[in-house]
Amino acid sequence: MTTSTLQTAENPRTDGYHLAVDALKLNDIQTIYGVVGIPITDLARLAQASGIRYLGFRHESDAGHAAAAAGFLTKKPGVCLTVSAPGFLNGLVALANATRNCFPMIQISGSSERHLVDLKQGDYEELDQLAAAEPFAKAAYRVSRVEDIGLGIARAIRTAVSGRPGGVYLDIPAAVLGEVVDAAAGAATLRRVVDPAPRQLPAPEAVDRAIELLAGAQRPLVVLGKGAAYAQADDQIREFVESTGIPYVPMSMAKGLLPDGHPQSAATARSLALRRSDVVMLVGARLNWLLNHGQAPQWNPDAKFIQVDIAPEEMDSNQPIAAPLVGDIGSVFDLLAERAKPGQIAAPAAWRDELAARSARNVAKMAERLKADPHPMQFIGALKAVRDVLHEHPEVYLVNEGANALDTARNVIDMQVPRHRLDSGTWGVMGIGMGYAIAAAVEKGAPVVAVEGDSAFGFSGMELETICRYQLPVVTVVLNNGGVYRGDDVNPLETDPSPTTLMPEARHDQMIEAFGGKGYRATTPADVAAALTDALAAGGPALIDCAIDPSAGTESGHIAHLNPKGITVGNIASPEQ
Ligand code: ADP
Ligand code: TZD
Repeated sequence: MTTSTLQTAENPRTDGYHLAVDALKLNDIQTIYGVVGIPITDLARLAQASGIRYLGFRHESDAGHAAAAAGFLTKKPGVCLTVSAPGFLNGLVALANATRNCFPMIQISGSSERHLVDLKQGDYEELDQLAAAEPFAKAAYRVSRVEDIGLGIARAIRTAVSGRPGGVYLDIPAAVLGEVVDAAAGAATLRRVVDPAPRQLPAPEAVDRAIELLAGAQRPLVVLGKGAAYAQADDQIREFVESTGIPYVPMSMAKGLLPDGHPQSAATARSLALRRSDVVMLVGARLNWLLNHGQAPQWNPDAKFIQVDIAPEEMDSNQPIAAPLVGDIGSVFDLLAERAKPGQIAAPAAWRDELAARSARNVAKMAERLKADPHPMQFIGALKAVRDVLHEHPEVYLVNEGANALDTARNVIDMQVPRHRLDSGTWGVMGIGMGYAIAAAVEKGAPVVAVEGDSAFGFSGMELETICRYQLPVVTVVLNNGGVYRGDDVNPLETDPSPTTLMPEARHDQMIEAFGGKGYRATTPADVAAALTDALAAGGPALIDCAIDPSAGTESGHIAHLNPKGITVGNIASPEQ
């Protein structure tokens, strides 16, 4: 590896900036998402000049979310670049979110002078960033010498993608970036990571234990999580599910791994499937709050769990795992196929029929709800229109956040292709919308539709300018009911708007027009369908503001039960009363 040089003198020299860019390129990092400033502006410039694509954001949180989504979509760490202290802290939410969601991401941040920071002498943007990042990242590293830049970047890459993926923090102080060294000596310090995420195989006896359990099951069920989507073992998973006939339930970001509408999907009989299943095989899905911790009454208290996961410490975290299968999903399914005798695992027909009957009933009920077309427009009406248009565009990446906007879209919009749905995920975080959408457009060169609650959209809305600046094919659909959850809450004192109220007359479509994008306003499902069809055909940045009934939606959506039940809830009175 030769490094780019600072001078053409007889004794070529290089510096930390060049070495950092060279190290990234050597490891095939093709894109950086960030916000510039002291001391990393030249790093972004050099990266761009070297052929790395640099996407400049308006807020580090959004750049970080983009990097995390890039990691999920590509199985390579997404890189986010931030300035010291405040910029670094802004990026930290995304780093933590990436770690909680098991997405590989690296936040590289410039930092202030170490000797001033450590003696708290009040440097510009002073902060002990390494200590601050530690609790939120899978790992945090600092490079203290220019000759360690290659090592630091190599270590960050392997840590981010190997084992359970996660967010890695890499601190490069300004002084290290600016340090000048002999070019040949600098180049010799760079390293390319070999096999950054090696396959991990379970022991044969672990595979046989799982096969035995499945073979004896009366009501087996597979739960596919976003780890299964991430693993890119689509063919092996499909082969296993179809050859065994076991019904499956996809978690939200695993939708499309097998096309929704697959005859074995029990998504439309989910409650029954969870409550009745006697052997549950979790595939890249944790038994966390999203799965009620595997507890009754949502689950059969006598169910036995098989868990396929790359992280051994995940086993037994909630329910006892009768058959742990620790390994990468592709390797685990290869071994399952190899070791199960033909026909040994077969879901009994009675169980499949029971779920199919419940599915048919639920689908019919949903069809009735979808048929209704009340005015003012409801979430379901707007989303049915989105669904119908997206049926014609399976290549579209769907980003989704909000409360009701999230819950309803997850149920109404079916997915046909793996890894095409990105949402609030494990943390239920708002603010991922525009960052995830930008990453999907950039990494995949495909159109993106971001379905956003109006509150959720506000967290990253300024990135509309980024979308317009780079002319990305992102269509944002704002489900505007004028509030957080709902738009009809009242303050009994009538002084200010209530805590959940947003401006009912807000016109988000006019925001994108300020940046040259195309704005649409929709008041009926037909408007939504026409606008989305038009926007996808145009292929550029667009936003559709959908006027939704302010009284539509429930507080906190499907997770209202997580609100603590104090005596005040639903019982708030003004002091005069
Ligand atoms: P969901 O929210 O969809 O239920 P989770 O984020 O809870 O999914 O679970 C994802 C799981 O997938 C994590 O426990 C993670 O360790 C695991 N995982 C990620 N990549 C792989 C892989 N390649 N092989 C096996 N397990 C994986
Ligand atoms: N802040 C962050 C970072 N994440 C959060 N999850 C919240 C605040 C709390 N919150 C939710 O859990 S959903 C939500 C907030 C503010 C927005 C719901 O309103 P919306 O969606 O307009 O986006 P609906 O469709 O009107 O319910």
